[in-house]
Amino acid sequence: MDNADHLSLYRFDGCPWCDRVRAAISDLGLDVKERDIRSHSQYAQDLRTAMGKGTVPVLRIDSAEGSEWISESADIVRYLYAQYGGGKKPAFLASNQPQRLGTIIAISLLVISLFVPDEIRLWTLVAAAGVWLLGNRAPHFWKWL
Ligand SMILES: N[C@@H](CCC(=O)N[C@@H](CS)C(=O)NCC(=O)O)C(=O)O
Repeated sequence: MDNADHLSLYRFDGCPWCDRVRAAISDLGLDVKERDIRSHSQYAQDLRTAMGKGTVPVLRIDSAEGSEWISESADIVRYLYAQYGGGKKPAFLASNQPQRLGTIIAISLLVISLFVPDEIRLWTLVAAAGVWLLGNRAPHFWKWL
């Protein structure tokens, strides 16, 4: 484990965006402290005080000058790979690829829906919405790719 004991990840179980950051942490072999905001009200309070809201994941970076807080899973992953990756690229789940893929497939399906017969247009639109939701709200779905 790389020494990263000045880093804390504010998160909770079942949060897909938190797991995306954890996938990056695990891929990089970092020893980051985890702050489960649902099991410890103090962590939730610290988060709200620092960020003004309770959205996770948030990475706290402590230094002699104070604490810096980074929100947005993609920004946290980018930061971790830039600092500790040594040129390594994020794994699929830790990257932005699930969202990009979901959005690209959804847009393609929307375009296709313009050219399909009326009776299957609705299904094409439902599929577009479903794929977009899976990419943007449930990145875990893409783990098997
Ligand atoms: N775009 C954000 C999404 C973060 C997000 O939606 N987090 C959810 C949990 S998975 C959350 O904290 N919701 C509660 C809230 O916003 O107060 C990211 O990628 O980090």
